[in-house]
Amino acid sequence: MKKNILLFLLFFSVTGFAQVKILFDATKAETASNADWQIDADNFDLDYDPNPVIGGNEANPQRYPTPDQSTVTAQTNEDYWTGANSAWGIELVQYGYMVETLPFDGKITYGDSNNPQDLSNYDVFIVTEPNILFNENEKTAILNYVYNGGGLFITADHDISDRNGDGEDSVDVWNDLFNTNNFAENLFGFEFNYENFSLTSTSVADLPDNPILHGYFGDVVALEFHGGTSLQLSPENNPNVTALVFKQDDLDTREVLCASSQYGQGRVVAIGDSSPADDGTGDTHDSLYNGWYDEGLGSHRKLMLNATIWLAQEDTNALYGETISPLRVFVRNNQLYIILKQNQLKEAFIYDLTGKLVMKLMHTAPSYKLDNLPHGMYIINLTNQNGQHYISKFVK
Ligand SMILES: [Ca+2]
Ligand SMILES: [Ca+2]
Ligand SMILES: [Ca+2]
Ligand SMILES: [Ca+2]
Repeated sequence: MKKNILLFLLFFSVTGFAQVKILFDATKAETASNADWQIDADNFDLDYDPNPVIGGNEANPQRYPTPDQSTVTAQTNEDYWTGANSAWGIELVQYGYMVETLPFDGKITYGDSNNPQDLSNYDVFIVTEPNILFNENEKTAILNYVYNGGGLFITADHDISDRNGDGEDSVDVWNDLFNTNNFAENLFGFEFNYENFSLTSTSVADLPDNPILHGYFGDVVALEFHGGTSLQLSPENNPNVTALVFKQDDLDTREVLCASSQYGQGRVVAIGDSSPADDGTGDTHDSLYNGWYDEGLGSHRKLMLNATIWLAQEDTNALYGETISPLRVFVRNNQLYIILKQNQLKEAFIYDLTGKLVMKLMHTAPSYKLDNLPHGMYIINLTNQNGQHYISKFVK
């Protein structure tokens, strides 16, 4: 009887991980010209005139990447999907998130139950080098979404980088959102400068506990820009703004390569170049360069992925009153995945809901086969290399 009560308490005190959903925007000409900022396109039939229409050969990413993300394993390569940001998408799926694209004819709304891709369905909205201004309704939707807890990943490119010929580049598009809206001027506490430069900066902010610079995917030590621009911070507009990587060693907050901020319940991250997220493969009509893995002393994927986790507000989990680094437990294709910082798993015990021990894991592996377990809910009790215990649950 005592054991059952214990299990009952256990059941209701374990952390449950809701499915985190990430939406990549493709409504703002993100594939125009020599850009391919999307995670998977099966069709290459878009033209920008300057608005997107069927009739050309630009990438036209669909809502769901193919092959289906349920088939992604720890070993899946980025070229499983076709897009210059496919590595970003694949690695988020490997982390346990779900990813989708908002296709060129999708609608940016917030609180519209008639839109199956309404922003309220997603934890993070990623918009990489938008080339068409957000209209007033879209701006209101995005800002309400952030204010109410959504995460927004903001990427710009260098000044004078209009790719679809409508007279607006990503610097214009973002500064218009930040300043011309129904909320406030410069509401995140940063704006993009009108610059164009290439450099590698190792001027990383000295913030040892920052979950973007020192998160699950590792430590950010540099950023390498190829025709990018900087951000000018204004804490007087939003005191939450934080410089993460500076352009120069003088730590000048008028020239920052990457920054984060918070607005209402939501979080935003901004970076002044689209090339760090470029994995070098995608639309074969475009000249793409691999910035994801090796450039910036290997920091780019760490920065982009740590930032996405932070935007999803999953940077920390509080257990037993103790704040720990990201922990995720999930099942895909009968494989159990345990995401624990630096793979520090020492051992794990899996129990069914009657309290019976059904599996022991005594080593770190990319994933664990669950073929012999019946379908149902399980409790997992993990110990890391430092002797800390975590409890979570999963459903097979
Ligand atoms: Ca393109
Ligand atoms: Ca595909
Ligand atoms: Ca444009
Ligand atoms: Ca790719």
